[in-house]
Amino acid sequence: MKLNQNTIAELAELLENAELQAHDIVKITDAHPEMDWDDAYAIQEEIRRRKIARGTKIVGLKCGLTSYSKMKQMGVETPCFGFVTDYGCVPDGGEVKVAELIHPKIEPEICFVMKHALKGPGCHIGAVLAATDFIIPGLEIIDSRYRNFKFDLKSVIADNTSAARFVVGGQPQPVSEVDLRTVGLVMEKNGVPVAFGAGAAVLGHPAAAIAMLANHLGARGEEIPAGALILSGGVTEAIAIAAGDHINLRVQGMGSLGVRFV
Ligand code: OOG
Ligand code: MG
Repeated sequence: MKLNQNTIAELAELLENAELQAHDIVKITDAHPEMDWDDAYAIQEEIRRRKIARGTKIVGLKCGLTSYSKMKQMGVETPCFGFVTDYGCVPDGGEVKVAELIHPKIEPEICFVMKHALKGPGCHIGAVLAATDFIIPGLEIIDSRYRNFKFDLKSVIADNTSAARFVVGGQPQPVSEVDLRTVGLVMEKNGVPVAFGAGAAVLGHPAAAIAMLANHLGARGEEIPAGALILSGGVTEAIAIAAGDHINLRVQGMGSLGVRFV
């Protein structure tokens, strides 16, 4: 760790205020180029602590930058991990208020709901599939707190990996019913197909993202708890949205879900 506890608390407050007040900030590594990975996750952890203290419930975990399209779009090369909240959960067919966000984008994801806890190190896709209760399609609405969505990996980890809102819905399936590598998906904006992908876009197999999360947590003495909802990461690049837009996601053999922006 390179930052002291006061700086970590200050940066967490800065980032969380930017989120809650929907205004952007310059990326924090500009003022703190020395910060390291542990600092970045410590800031994210402090944001989580602030939210829990205020009564927010953490309802799931997320993997980010797990597909090549996303890594290329954002100019970074390593996946990262964050959390999602109760107030971020939007029902299928529900509304997202654009005024509560800075410059939202949306991306299609495959979500896992775990039956058993999963603890790294040494987690692999077999262990993930054995521990999964079901998979379900999801849409994540990301909203980087950084100006023009421009960041480096440490800044985005501190910013809880741009987490803002998410939707899960459609037809859940047991993992035995779906080939997670070839499962196809189409995301439509206002009725027009705008992004297409297959599960293998996410680290070759979306369960690999969950294994990576378990190994990341394991290195810190933590685990994925039984019952956890986990977003495995955007399959395609994220699409910018504005008030008035409607997004629909169709996933092969897993139905569809949608969300409106007002
Ligand atoms: C970082 C969050 C990435 C994903 O699914 O790849 C993410 C960002 O692109 O702002 O949630
Ligand atoms: Mg995502």
